[in-house]
Amino acid sequence: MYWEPENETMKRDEREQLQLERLEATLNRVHMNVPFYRKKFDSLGIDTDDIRSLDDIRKLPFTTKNDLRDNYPYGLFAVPLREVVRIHASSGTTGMSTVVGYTKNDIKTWSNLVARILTAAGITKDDVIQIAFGYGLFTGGFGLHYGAERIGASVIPISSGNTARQIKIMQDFRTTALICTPSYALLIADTIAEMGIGINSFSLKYGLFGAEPWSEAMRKEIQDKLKIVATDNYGLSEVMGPGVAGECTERNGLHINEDHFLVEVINPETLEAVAPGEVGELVITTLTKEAFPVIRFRTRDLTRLIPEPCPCGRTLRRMHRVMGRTDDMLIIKGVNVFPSQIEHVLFDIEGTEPHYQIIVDRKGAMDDVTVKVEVSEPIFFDEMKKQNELVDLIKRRLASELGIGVGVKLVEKKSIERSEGKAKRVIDLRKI
Ligand code: DLL
Repeated sequence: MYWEPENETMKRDEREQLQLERLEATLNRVHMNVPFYRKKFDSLGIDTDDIRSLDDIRKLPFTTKNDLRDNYPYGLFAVPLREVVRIHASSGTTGMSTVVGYTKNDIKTWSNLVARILTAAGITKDDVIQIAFGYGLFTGGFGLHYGAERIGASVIPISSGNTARQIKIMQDFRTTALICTPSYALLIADTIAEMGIGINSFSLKYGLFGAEPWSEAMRKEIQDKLKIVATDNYGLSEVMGPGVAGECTERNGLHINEDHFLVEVINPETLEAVAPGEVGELVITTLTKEAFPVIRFRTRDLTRLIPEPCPCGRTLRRMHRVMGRTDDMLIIKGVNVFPSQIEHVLFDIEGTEPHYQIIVDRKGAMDDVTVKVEVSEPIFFDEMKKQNELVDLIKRRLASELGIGVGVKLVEKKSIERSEGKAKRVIDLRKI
């Protein structure tokens, strides 16, 4: 099922023509209305009329999160504030948050694109959707809400938190689709099990999860525990929020809404395009946004494009699930390590709970990494010998996956803080 069949199955060459026309219009608009882009283009001697093919985009400079911060709050808006009907901001765990705006038209486009993603994930107007993303400055709650209403589904805007209440409402209101972060979905699933409620007393069929990285193993765990079809969806506030890309029920990569976003994958060091299908940093240019267009925004997210066509019939190219962020990458003893690799190993080991935290510290000149892993109660209270065996096993598996040795500490069930939003997997003590 498609939401906008003609746009989702458009021939590639026709879509590329559309992308080019929209790119040209966007460049003219930012050159005219946003002093930041005008100055940047002019100082580099770039005439927007010289951009005549999609590849010509490589002549343009990148935009970074720092550029957004430097122009806090409204410096990069391309329309006067009176045209803006909504403002969101990213949480900004470090430094200043970034502020984004939407015109009436932007909200319409956004709702439509989220509706596409919901439809691709199996949702119809007959569904009862529980949105357990935070409503507020975060784009997750409102973004998915508007898309779900656009489809005509029944929306429960419960927001995040109060897990016991989430579960009661899920049961009483006969929720068929749960929307939240994958880590929160897992917390809900575990809480249901602890409360001793059988999963068959729920009406859940689908789960749409995003806003943080997760692994295939975690998908399997959530699907088994909640008895649902779980899909991944991706977006970021700087570009729009949710609705940038999402999986269809094939669950094999996320279809990018390419008629609205032009994507590139670059080598984050050389800043050159990687070979087709190779892993690199995703760079996004918006093609239709009015209030807050971005040109070549460096997402810091690592992924690769999947060039093969998808059996679902959509011609929108897919991206592999986000493997991590360039700024989440730990360099340990000279080796690049992503939290997702560690997660992958832990999910495969019997007796470990899918909850972990990576503690990075510095001992002398060396980075020192300890992975805290929750283990089931019998193991935690088991004899020392058995615990040591498990620690050794985890260490061995991690060493073979990562290529370096890291410390492992078993901790009691529930001792790692649970998150109702984005999970915090890495604690970096080096910055303190
Ligand atoms: O997280 C938007 C969103 C809300 C997407 C709800 C999907 C669902 P930000 O708070 O600006 O926006 O965070 C954006 O989160 O650059 C990625 O690093 C990460 N991220 C988002 N979706 C995924 C995903 C929202 N499916 C940042 N897989 C992005 C992995 C994701 N990482």
